[in-house]
Amino acid sequence: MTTFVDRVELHVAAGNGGHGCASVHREKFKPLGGPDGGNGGRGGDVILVVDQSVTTLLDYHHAPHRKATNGKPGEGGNRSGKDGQDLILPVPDGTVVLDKAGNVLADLVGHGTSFVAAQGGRGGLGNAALASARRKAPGFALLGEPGDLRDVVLELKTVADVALVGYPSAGKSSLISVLSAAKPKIADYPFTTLVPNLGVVTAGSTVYTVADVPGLIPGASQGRGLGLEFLRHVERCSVLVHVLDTATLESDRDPLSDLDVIEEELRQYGGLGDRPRLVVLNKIDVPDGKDLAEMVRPDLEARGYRVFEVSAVAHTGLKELSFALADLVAKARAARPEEEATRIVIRPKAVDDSGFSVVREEDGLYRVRGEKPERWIRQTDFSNDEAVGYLADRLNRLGVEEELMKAGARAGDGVAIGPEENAVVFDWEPSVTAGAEMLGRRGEDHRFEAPRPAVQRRRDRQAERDEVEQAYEGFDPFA
Ligand SMILES: Nc1nc2c(ncn2[C@@H]2O[C@H](COP(=O)(O)OP(=O)(O)OP(=O)(O)O)[C@@H](O)[C@H]2O)c(=O)[nH]1
Ligand SMILES: [Mg+2]
Repeated sequence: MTTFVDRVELHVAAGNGGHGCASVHREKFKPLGGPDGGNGGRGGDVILVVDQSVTTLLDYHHAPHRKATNGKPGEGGNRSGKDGQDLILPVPDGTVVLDKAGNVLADLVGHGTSFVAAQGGRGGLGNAALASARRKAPGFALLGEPGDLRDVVLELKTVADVALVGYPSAGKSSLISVLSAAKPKIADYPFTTLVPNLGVVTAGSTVYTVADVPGLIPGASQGRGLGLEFLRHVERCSVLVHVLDTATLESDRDPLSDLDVIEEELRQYGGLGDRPRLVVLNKIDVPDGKDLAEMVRPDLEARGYRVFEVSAVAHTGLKELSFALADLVAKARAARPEEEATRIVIRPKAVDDSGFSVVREEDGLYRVRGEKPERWIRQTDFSNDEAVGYLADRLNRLGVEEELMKAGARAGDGVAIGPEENAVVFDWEPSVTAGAEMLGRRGEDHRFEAPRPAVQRRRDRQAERDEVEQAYEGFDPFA
């Protein structure tokens, strides 16, 4: 027996970016030939893709942890690391992706539609890429960024054109079995169907799908029976069919009150009010059934329903029914906006990465939040002073120091960059007052260059000061 799984929690991990490489070119007679460390490769994404040959989420129920491969680190000789491989996860048509709070992230309908569930980390730049006119020989490289880690919930909402609803044992599965080639389980006890069945029907030139759901009983929308859980499978259908039992042995039931009960449950569930409906009176092969059908038909028609008398067992009335359904399906398809290109790629919303914020917290800690500063922290190898210095330069250029000062931070105050769980905390040392002069400029190795004449040294120092000044333009620390 195949198990049907229509809701799973999936934990996806994109690949980490490969680290950049710090390397110096070596050749005979030319021992220090300049930086040649390559960039790290990008980490692979985890991508959900609709595949019509997949019908359940069973695979993910068995193996809910999925990871794409990491990018490879860069190497000397300007060799970039290989990108990690994207991990493609096939999902059934009609899979809805939610976050753990229940927000819909994507609704995947149509073969090939895809959703990037976790984005791979960027590779770190190697020291060759970090070199510039002023920083000729960086002795560091950037770290690759970790890939996204995400917990998502996948829910399957069957994509069928027609949905059959009705009491248990009304004959819904029997109808699917005679309208299509599907062979669902059929039996004379209630709740034979535990998961939706799907059948493909051909009527004339129209091909459409029909699904049933487990039988509904009064109170289904409040969780009685199996109904509520499965009603989401009829949410997408364009036509609803009430299957009414004309041969039930329960004395308190008849087709009209059954219809009222089911309609009330659908109303409580919500969202299905606009679907065209028709009524099937089933089991008219039973003598009393035919009489009862004749009796209730005028009432049903008075309520505006088209009524079809059928017998799933004796195969009567099926042709008219299947053509009437084909007609409604064709109309619904025509009314729907032109099917969007089948391949839709949905990416998580791009975040605005220009801004950052500085907040002084209760314990006196200054917290910096922002896409860029947080990314730069992840890229920094804190065991390398030069890399840390480069980070300080970047933060300074973005205006983080300025904002810290505005917020009242003084040398020695604690500064945290990033969220609580994984912030980098350090004692602030404003670069304006730091004794950078004495240390020589960052990213320079004097062995690489001829000693600079005094004039040049002075000019360089001035350029550096100008840069700092620019960063603080309009800022008066005593204001
Ligand atoms: N006489 C007669 N019996 C029928 C007809 N259609 C279905 N049945 C019988 O009714 C019983 C229930 O049929 P199912 O098709 O399993 O009913 P269902 O609506 O799918 O029921 P659940 O899955 O429990 O909700 C079975 O014993 C069928 O053989 C019919 O047209 N005539
Ligand atoms: Mg059934």
